[in-house]
Amino acid sequence: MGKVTDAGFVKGFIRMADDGWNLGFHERNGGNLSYRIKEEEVEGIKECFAPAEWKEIGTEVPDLAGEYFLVTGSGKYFRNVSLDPEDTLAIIEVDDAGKMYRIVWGLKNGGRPTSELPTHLMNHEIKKRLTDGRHRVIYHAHPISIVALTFLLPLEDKVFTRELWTTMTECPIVFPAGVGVVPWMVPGGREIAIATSEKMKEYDLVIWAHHGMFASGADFDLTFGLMHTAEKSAEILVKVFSMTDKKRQVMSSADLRKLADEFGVVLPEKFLD
Ligand code: 2HA
Ligand code: ZN
Repeated sequence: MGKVTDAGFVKGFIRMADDGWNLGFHERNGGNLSYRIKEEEVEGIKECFAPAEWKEIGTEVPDLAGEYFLVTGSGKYFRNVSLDPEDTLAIIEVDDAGKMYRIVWGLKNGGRPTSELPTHLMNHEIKKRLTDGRHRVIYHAHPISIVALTFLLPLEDKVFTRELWTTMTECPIVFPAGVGVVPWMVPGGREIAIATSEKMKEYDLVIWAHHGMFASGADFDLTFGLMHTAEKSAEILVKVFSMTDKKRQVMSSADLRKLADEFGVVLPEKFLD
């Protein structure tokens, strides 16, 4: 069954898992990744599918009825994805009502899709609708410096957005909508999925306090780049705060407006006062 792992989107998914592991975003089984597979990509590998029984998703995603996703497995290590994709990954199909899923490929030694499947699918549903189907990747990681900042800064969208934007000039251009913050919640269920997908209506990056971050994007490069850029800015910020609690100089709202004009991005007014 070499065919599924030969597909371009599977190779891209595996490379992204390796990149996340190499950057230290995925201790043990930390983090998870999902990709909404294109129709033509499904056609190319369908003959390899062996559907298992239908199971409850744990939430409802009617706008994803009939869609297929490549996802990491619950309890699986990002470290092992490239070593054994058929053990660590699964392709799942969502039923006609958007309430059930079944595994059609992968997890050859048993197991379930990611414990964060409700959040992944609810985010996919929002992004599919709000980006006209452009966004296909949802990525959850445990980047060190972003998590560290959730012990220091107030857990407010505006505070995190301004701090990350003004720490590295690339940031307002890479994530012009800003960053959402979800307060600490028990992971793995419908409640945190609802809170996260509400923030995903506005942002492509959502921080989970004392836990990690979710990123949404059109492809693997853009989504990984988003996670990486925000974490890099957070790392600089952690270094600055390690030296002082007073920044000597920082970009102003007027500077942010100039940047937005020059690069043709729209920054929400609520972050510019
Ligand atoms: O262990 O990251 O949020 C996987 C996770 C749960
Ligand atoms: Zn996590």
